[in-house]
Amino acid sequence: MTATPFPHVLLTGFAPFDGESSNPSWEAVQALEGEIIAGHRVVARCLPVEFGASLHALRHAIEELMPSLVICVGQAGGRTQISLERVAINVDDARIPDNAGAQPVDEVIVLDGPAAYFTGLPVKAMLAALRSSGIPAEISQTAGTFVCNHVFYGLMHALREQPGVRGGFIHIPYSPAQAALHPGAPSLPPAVVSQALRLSTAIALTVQHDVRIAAGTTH
Ligand code: PCA
Repeated sequence: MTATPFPHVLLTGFAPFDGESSNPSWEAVQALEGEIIAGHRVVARCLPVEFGASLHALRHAIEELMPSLVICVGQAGGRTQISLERVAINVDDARIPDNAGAQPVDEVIVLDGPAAYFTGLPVKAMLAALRSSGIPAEISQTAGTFVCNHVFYGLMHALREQPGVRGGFIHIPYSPAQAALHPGAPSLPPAVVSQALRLSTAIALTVQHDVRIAAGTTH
């Protein structure tokens, strides 16, 4: 008798960019490769920091793995805590070139796509779980306009006709090693980030209806 394989959870991180020698998003998801969380097996993939190729790789991984849940993770240097992204917008506006030298300005990601997609993740329940586990976290109202937002928007667009598959995006601060080279910048240790992703994955797999707690901002 062959064992029933576990359904997959796809967690993605990114390659280093902007002169960094590592990207803590990939280090954090890579550490979870093969773990079983709420009856699902984690598969970790590293996406290139390139506007075109990142989404191509993500779509390919989704087709291959047919995951029940996809959480993409990216580095947001300067952010102070785990940032659960609420919304992806349909625009690329790159402050710096991507790793292939592309620098789109005010370009739509999907022609005739909606202006924005909301996350498919129960971000308020995730926020509550992270905070009650002693991990600093926030709801973020924008994933920026660089490759991370591009991937987030493309993910939600790809999942729009797969209502059974949840997806969303989490930004994380610099690692302590990176922050040491950006004096004064906030950071979180890799083990804390991995634990935050483990908890977030568990909540996304088990909490159907998000909770209603205030976590907005006034500016
Ligand atoms: N962060 C960038 C792209 C890759 C990453 O880790 C961003 O926030 O857009």
